[in-house]
Amino acid sequence: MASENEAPKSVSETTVIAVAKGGEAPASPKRKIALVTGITGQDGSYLTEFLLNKGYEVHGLIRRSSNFNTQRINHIYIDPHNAHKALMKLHYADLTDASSLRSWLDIILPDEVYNLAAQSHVAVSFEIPDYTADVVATGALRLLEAVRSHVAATGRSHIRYYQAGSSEMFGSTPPPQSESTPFHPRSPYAASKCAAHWYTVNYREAYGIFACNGILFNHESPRRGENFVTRKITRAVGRIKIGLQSKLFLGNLQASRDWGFAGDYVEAMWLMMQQETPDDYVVATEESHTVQEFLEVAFGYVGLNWKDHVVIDKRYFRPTEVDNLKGDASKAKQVLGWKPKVGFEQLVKMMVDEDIELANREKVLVDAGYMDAQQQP
Ligand code: NDP
Ligand code: GDR
Repeated sequence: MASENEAPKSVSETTVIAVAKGGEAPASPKRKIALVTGITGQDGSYLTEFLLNKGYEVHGLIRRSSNFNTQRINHIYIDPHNAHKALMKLHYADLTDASSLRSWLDIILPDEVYNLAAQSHVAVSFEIPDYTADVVATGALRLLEAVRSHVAATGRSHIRYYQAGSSEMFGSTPPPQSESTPFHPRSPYAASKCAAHWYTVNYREAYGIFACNGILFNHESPRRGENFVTRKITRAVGRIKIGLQSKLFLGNLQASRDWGFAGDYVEAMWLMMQQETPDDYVVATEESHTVQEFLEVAFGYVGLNWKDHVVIDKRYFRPTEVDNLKGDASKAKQVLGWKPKVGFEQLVKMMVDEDIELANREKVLVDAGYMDAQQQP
């Protein structure tokens, strides 16, 4: 996706034109169609790969940015001019723009809608609370309302909706946390996710929409955003090992998280949408580790001692912290038949391995004078 000419092409430019001119046939009626918001994020990229492998046509809503924001999905992008091969299609929209959501539903006619888009950084939500609520809470409401009005206008009542809920909703409620654990959110992000959760329940009860909440605990991968703690650590491990960096500034090392692999978690999202009845599910590994334990495994894996490199910086502490998250995923195991495949140590090592490779590539650029060691691409 190198030029504006290759930027998202709408269905009206591909499918509809193809039909009108008697060109490529539209998707087979048997091929399921998914609409994914947040397709450019970590989960969006894994979910899209998963759905394409299942034979879906996947439509992703992306927001306009001043630079291309599709790095995580470039490897599965096929130019829409190859209409019969291009099963992932991208369209501009935004969760803050209700009209764009409704129009794309009417054009794409999806069978399944996955709402993954969010301002997803907890600490940042304290700095931009209003915007976070607009995207995370009201954004979900806008999409649910678009689904409701789309169903009312078209009669397409088989459409299914997935809401990306979060273990952050449990906040200060002690573990283990299951579907029946009360929410006590500790950030504007978490409070907004609670609102989105209850909007989803309400649209299911009020209008009979097949709407599910996935209450997912932290899940990571080599595609994790670089300002979340796991990736921040593994990026630093790679760069320190290669000699591009010496210090890593972090906040609270005592928080515990139930960390799984994102690739495993998108399967649980899909499984929820294949059930006979819509419901809410906790998705977790049922194992919890502190940030310090993550540091020990990540640095230890490459023969380094984290204590030689980590500096505590107060700026990374949050006004209210979530101390201890550990999920009880028995319902997902029993009803969905889901279980995680990647364990904690394997996840950490997978991320470190990829970030060592990345640091090696950066080193080549630094040595050739094309990049400053401080600069991270
Ligand atoms: P990311 O931050 O990696 O991705 C967020 C996505 O949302 C990006 O595609 C982003 O676009 C998009 N987005 C942000 N704002 C808007 C907007 N206003 N309109 C449209 N799109 C927008 O998150 P993850 O992939 O990690 O998480 C996916 C979802 O799951 C999120 O809702 C998150 O809150 C939730 N979640 C995540 C967990 C995790 O551990 N990863 C755990 C529990 C829940 P762009 O690329 O342009 O920034
Ligand atoms: P979290 O993830 O807040 O759980 O939200 P994050 O990786 O940001 O923080 C995890 C814990 O690490 C502590 N921490 C730091 N965090 C960051 N980001 N940067 C630091 O330097 C640092 N030092 C210590 C934090 O205080 C926290 O306790 C993620 C997001 O993906 C949400 O969208 C999602 O809903 C939840 O997981 C489940």
